Amino acid sequence: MGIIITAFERSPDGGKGLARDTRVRWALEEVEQPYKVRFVSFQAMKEPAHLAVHPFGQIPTYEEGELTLFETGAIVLHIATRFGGLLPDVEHARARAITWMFAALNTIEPPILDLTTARIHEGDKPWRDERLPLVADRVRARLTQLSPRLADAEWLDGAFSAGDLMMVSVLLRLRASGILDEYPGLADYVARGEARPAYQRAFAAQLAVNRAQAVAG
Ligand SMILES: N[C@@H](CCC(=O)N[C@@H](CS)C(=O)NCC(=O)O)C(=O)O
Repeated sequence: MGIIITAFERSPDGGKGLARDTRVRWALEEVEQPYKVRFVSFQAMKEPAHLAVHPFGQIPTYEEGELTLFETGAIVLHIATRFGGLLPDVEHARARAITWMFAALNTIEPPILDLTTARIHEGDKPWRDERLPLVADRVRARLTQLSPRLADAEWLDGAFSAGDLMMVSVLLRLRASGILDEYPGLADYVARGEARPAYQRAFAAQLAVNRAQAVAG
């Protein structure tokens, strides 16, 4: 039964790997499952065919036989549960790894998304210069709390898990702001994630598509 995911026909980041299909590709690479990609334009994402698989008209989605999923948290958890290798077998360790997935998505990612909104989408607003430092400090507050966890540890809780995959995916979105580099331990952690062969394959796959689109104009 083949796996099909969706991704941007042309990612707004031009292939930096920030679009969320990269997380799903990475998870599939970690568990060594082949997959196909259906590319969608911004217009197609809002049309009924795509809305039938993603109620909010976004990417990524995941299809496997009769099963259709959206939301990267749910997709990566499904992949980790179905194929093994991304979650510990021991019950409590498994629950803790899943907790880190939620922490990445519910506690760390929201202020990072706010920062992106403030830096990029609200760049022309008169209150931007007042708001930006406040939002940046909310990100710093979370990173300050997270960093001790990785002071002497390679990964969040023992071996690399879906929790790390999600946390690294969330944190690497911060790089352009310069804030990640204020936390060398976290920057190293993200670099360790990116150095994994599975991440490298996922990144290369999305880059190849975006490069081809750029050449096609
Ligand atoms: N919470 C969702 C967020 C999905 C999301 O924001 N996807 C972005 C791409 S990374 C998207 O489709 N943006 C286009 C849009 O919202 O119109 C998830 O984790 O899957």
